[in-house]
Amino acid sequence: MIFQTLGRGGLVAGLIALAVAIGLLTLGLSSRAIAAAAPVTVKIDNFTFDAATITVPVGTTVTWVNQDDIPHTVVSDDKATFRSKVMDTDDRFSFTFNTPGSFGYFCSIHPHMTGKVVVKAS
Ligand SMILES: [Cu+2]
Repeated sequence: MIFQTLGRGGLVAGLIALAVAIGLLTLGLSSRAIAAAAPVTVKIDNFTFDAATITVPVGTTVTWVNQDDIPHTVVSDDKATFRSKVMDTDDRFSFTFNTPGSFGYFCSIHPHMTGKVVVKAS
């Protein structure tokens, strides 16, 4: 038997190594879950969505922040998936993307302002 050749010290060392391995595995899985859910912010400034195109994993909450001194909105191209109210300076709007796909959006007050959220399956 391997435990007999290693002796008591070897058995204890083996158990500690096993516990460390399980701990690292658990840590790895949980940090991956946190990374997948990391929120993303899109600034609105100078009539521009910054960044105009973002790519995020499924389940990500995107928050738009109006840093302009002009009101703006965030409305999905289909006008149904998401639709903010009029956002004054420093107002925020959040939407969680739970479906993979490409989601174009625009500002309904200034329709030349456009952006896109690409949601990747995890
Ligand atoms: Cu606008």
